[in-house]
Amino acid sequence: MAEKALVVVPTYNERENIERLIESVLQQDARIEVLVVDDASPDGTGEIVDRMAGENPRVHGLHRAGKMGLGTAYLAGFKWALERDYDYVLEMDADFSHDPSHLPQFLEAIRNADLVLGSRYRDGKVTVVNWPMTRLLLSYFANGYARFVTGAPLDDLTGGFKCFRRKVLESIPLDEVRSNGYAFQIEMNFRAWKKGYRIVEIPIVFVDRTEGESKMSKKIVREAVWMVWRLRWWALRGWV
Ligand SMILES: Nc1nc2c(ncn2[C@@H]2O[C@H](COP(=O)(O)OP(=O)(O)OP(=O)(O)O)[C@@H](O)[C@H]2O)c(=O)[nH]1
Ligand SMILES: [Mg+2]
Repeated sequence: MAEKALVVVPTYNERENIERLIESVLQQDARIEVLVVDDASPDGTGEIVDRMAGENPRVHGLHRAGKMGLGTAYLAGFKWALERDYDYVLEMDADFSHDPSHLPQFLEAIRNADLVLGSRYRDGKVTVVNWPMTRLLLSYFANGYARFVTGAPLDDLTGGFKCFRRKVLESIPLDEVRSNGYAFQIEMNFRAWKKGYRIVEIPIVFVDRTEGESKMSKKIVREAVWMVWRLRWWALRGWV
């Protein structure tokens, strides 16, 4: 059987981006299919996806009743993937912050890894384009803080461009994953690291969105601030 990879893309109001994104993703590699997890976007993103899914068997849509957050959208996508025969499951944003042309590098790196992280801060280099300085500093220091508290030796713990080998998602109890915003990325990485999986970071260039609106909020940041302590506690108790 030929290998298959599923790129899971959560969306909320990404009408300006989603069609171009899907087309670009599918062009990168014949093994790739796309699953868009849309939270009933008022701007009609879900309908665009449905139309494309009707025209192309490599495109899939999963619809949820309302905006329920990034983490649970990914979990729904992961479960959907595990019910089918995908070998690799990737995470990616819809807003072109994650350049589809990096996808072949993920598929290459996963051959010798269980989890590949697209890193904006690898080896002390910053590869972020067009973020205001405040946001860059927040993200950079949040990563240092998360690394310090959790002990996970990874340069970019909060990034959302990554590739899981199927067995990693099968072995993490997805119903026990608690975080929903940036902390979701930290928690998944932490759980994979604690299980001893091989994690590889590849450098990616992250570009701020030019179309659509940001869903970044203070609540998402607050969740991450305390969640890392919780992860550390869980590990101390031997729960993860
Ligand atoms: N299904 C779903 N998708 C979401 C939700 N919140 C954000 N997204 C999507 O998740 C991806 C990342 O969200 P962004 O808003 O780009 O978050 P960000 O990259 O931190 O911030 P900006 O790029 O500044 O907007 C995008 O594809 C969003 O459309 C949600 O509650 N549900
Ligand atoms: Mg974004």
